Amino acid sequence: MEIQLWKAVLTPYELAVKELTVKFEHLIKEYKDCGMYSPIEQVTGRVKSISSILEKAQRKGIPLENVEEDMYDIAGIRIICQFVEDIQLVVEMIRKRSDMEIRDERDYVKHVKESGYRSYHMIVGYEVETLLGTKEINVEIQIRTLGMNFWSIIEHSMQYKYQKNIPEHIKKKMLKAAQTIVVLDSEMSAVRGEIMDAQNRMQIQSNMISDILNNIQNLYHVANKREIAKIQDEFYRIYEMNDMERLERFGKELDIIAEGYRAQALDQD
Ligand code: 0O2
Repeated sequence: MEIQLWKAVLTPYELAVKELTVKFEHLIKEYKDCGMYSPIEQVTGRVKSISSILEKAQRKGIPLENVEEDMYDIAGIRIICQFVEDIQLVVEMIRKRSDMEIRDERDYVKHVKESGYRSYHMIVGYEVETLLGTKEINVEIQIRTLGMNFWSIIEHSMQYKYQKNIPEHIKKKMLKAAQTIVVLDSEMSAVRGEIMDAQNRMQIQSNMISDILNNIQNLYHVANKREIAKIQDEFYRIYEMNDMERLERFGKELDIIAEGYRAQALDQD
């Protein structure tokens, strides 16, 4: 392939990575807005560099004209979860989506690779709209825990340093580290319920406070200064008590006050 054509070939992959990153990030936001624990902790995406495409094509004997059909990870999305259990939830979520067609799945969490690598891989077909029309491309989605990600980043750097010929003693160390991550993941799973409760509580409280502050801010335009000062003092007093139920009651009372002002404003129009 001519060098200057690579840029044009990769453009739809860049679009797919951008779109999918936004979509998965939006799911995190939706969970948070509902005060729910999100099985997705973080999303990143990348388009494989040309040098990496050339290296993989050579390694796997893929002719350059077949790269788009036969190399499935030119566009890559990485979804990071807090707990191993979340991986399956994310897999189910992706299976149900209408904008991605599952082409292949590889469970390297159950079937750990020889190197110690663990991750769940899905190859999905995804449509992008370009100047030349609709194009369906392959995207590789890697789903893994924070621990698996840590291991894999370090091991990937080792592969780069030793040009895929990692010395035996380092391979052994990486295998041992991989086993430690398995133990760490399972110890974290044992406290998943408790951590989810705590995170849910934190999210609900944070949403509640942001609604209250929003309401107070809006009242500045309509209520008199003395009333706002009173409401503000009351908010700080309740906030310091660290009592969610009282905070919730206060939020509801504030909603009623804000609603009253809104109705008044409508009457005046
Ligand atoms: P990069 O630089 O991350 O893009 P296969 O069908 O198994 O022969 P393929 O297509 O490599 O070959 O599929 P596989 O095994 O599912 O791996 C795809 C990607 O998963 C790799 O892409 C890596 O990102 C990651 N991966 C797989 N095995 C390992 C491993 O042992 N260690 C680490 N750190 N990552 C791994 P690339 O193109 O190899 O690399």
